[in-house]
Amino acid sequence: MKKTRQLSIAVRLILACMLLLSFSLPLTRQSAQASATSPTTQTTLIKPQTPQPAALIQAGNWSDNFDSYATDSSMHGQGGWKGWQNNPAGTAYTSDDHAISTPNSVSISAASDLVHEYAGFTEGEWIYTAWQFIPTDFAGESYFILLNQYDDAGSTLNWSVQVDFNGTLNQVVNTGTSGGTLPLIKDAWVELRVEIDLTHDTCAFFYDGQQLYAGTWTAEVSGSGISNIAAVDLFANNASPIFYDDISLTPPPIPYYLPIILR
Ligand SMILES: [Ca+2]
Repeated sequence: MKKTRQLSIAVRLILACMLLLSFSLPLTRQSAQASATSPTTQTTLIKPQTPQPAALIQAGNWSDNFDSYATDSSMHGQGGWKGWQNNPAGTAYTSDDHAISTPNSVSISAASDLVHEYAGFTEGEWIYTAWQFIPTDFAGESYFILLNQYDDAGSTLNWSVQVDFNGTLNQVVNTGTSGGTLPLIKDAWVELRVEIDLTHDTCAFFYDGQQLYAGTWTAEVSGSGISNIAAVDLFANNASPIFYDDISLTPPPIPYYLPIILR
């Protein structure tokens, strides 16, 4: 009896050990897997994904500081830039005469009619920024233009923004239906900022922080435009050189007061 009871206890102990082992094995395997995973991968797995509006994913950010190009080089065929209607005669040249980010800006002068097309900017809010330097001896009228439709063939063109930097009047002049003028600032880098809301069809132009005008995106200049940022056109109109640098097309900055989870 005693041997049988001892045997029974031994069997129970073995069964209990096997049971414990069966529970501990998966844990041991998981631990081994966890220790085999690199810390970087683990961080990636647990990192919360920040939700982004569709427009941001579709269009993204764009900017150009002209610093990666050779100084005094033609921008036609570089960085997506080209002369109007893809004509090299409309090109402009990088320059280190003036720059807000060194070494280069782009000099818009004489026959310069420099275009950069964009794709996918069809909804939401966007900020178009360009820094501009107009020398003291500036002569002529040079234009900053944004189009909602553009093609090289010239078959579908529609202007949304056309601002005249007028050396004769010494004024910045909105040529669109909203009108508006501001004194021309020379011999200093000045921010041009265009606040575009494609969803609500609004557009406001700021010169050195001052609002030049507020109007619509689709009807301010040509009329019957569409919800689309198609191209920028830096048009010298045979004026003397002015300089652009640090041009960008980005979403509006995220309000600082929003909780981090919503940014
Ligand atoms: Ca630069």
